[in-house]
Amino acid sequence: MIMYNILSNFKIDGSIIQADDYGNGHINKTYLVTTTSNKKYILQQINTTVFKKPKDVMENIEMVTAHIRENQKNNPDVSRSALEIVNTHDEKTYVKIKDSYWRCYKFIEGAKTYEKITNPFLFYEVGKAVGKFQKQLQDFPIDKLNITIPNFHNTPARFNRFLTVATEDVMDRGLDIFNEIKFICDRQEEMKIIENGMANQSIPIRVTHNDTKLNNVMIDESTNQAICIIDLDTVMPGSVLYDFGDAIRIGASTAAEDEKDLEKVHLDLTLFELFTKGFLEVVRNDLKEEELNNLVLSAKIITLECGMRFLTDYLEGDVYFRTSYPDHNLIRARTQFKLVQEIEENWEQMNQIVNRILKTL
Ligand code: ADP
Ligand code: GN1
Ligand code: MG
Repeated sequence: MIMYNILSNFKIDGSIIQADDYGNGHINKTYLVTTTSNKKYILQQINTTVFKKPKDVMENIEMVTAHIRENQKNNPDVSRSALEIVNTHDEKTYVKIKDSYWRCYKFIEGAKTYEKITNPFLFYEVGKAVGKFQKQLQDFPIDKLNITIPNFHNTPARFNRFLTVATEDVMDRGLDIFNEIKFICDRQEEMKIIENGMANQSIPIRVTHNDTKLNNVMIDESTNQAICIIDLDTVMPGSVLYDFGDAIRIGASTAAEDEKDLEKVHLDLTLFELFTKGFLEVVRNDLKEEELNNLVLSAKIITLECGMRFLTDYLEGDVYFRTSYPDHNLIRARTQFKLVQEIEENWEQMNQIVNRILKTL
């Protein structure tokens, strides 16, 4: 299969002059395509090990982006307020070629994603963007959403799966991770809090992004303002706490997700404060008490969950997340557990920060 055959299905301007691997996503295969009309496109192969029903994924993205654009119709920058799907010649949102599924987006010009925060102000902007995403979808008919990955952020379910995989230990990698297994098991009660809150309706079920990591937020290159959140594959009903917690997990860390030297991995309280301020400035009045009370906890639970997911994948033989070397998932899991420890050590201060911000709003 060559790039020409795939791209010839889509309504793109000009003919392709260059196609390069692009971005650092762990799931899909992404290419940046440039054409003779000086247009750029993002071409993606949807990972069908992860997303079993690409049609459902694309239906959600079509509905959600249309809703955001309608919500933003008075924004002069409306064209960059959401991903824009490039349809196929027969007006489909994706194409199936042999067993692979492809989609194409317009490239969002004049903006970029960050792997790590370089200027603290950016994270305040990211906080606002995560808040705005929530607000823009508040009146979205939630029942229309397809569940693209069942139980995606059901942390207790993730824990049970982890236990099963650790017990089976098909790759025979379990011996060296006793400390990590104990770390997880010691926290099994707390990890139920968001799920229990949703079950007893003290935590509302909302339309959530579910993957608010830093490199899914597009930031304008000249103004440094966050323009939109991309990677909409996991938009599903969930808790806003997932989106808050997951954004903190990477954005407020002093190190990369796969930093090998754990001495470098800390939770930066200034970054935590900036994000929280931006986020709450937008959604403070929309959130319920139970949500506001659990913001710090959400960062801990989602970081623990992510560590568990990396470790599960390590034990299963790296079948889910893209890896670059044999222990990559183990290294990623360890940075997550270090961050969880940091959140525990800074628990009081983090809660004071949230309360201080709430008093000013
Ligand atoms: P994955 O699901 O693998 O994480 P993403 O959809 O997040 O894939 O895309 C990977 C990267 O490609 C993003 O982090 C971003 O830098 C870039 N990207 C994706 N879509 C666009 C777009 N429409 N315009 C510009 N850059 C994009
Ligand atoms: C994956 O696709 P990407 O790289 O934005 C994963 C997230 C994890 C993240 C960890 C569909 O996100 O859930 O939190 O890696 N996405 C999916 O970095 O599983
Ligand atoms: Mg991504």
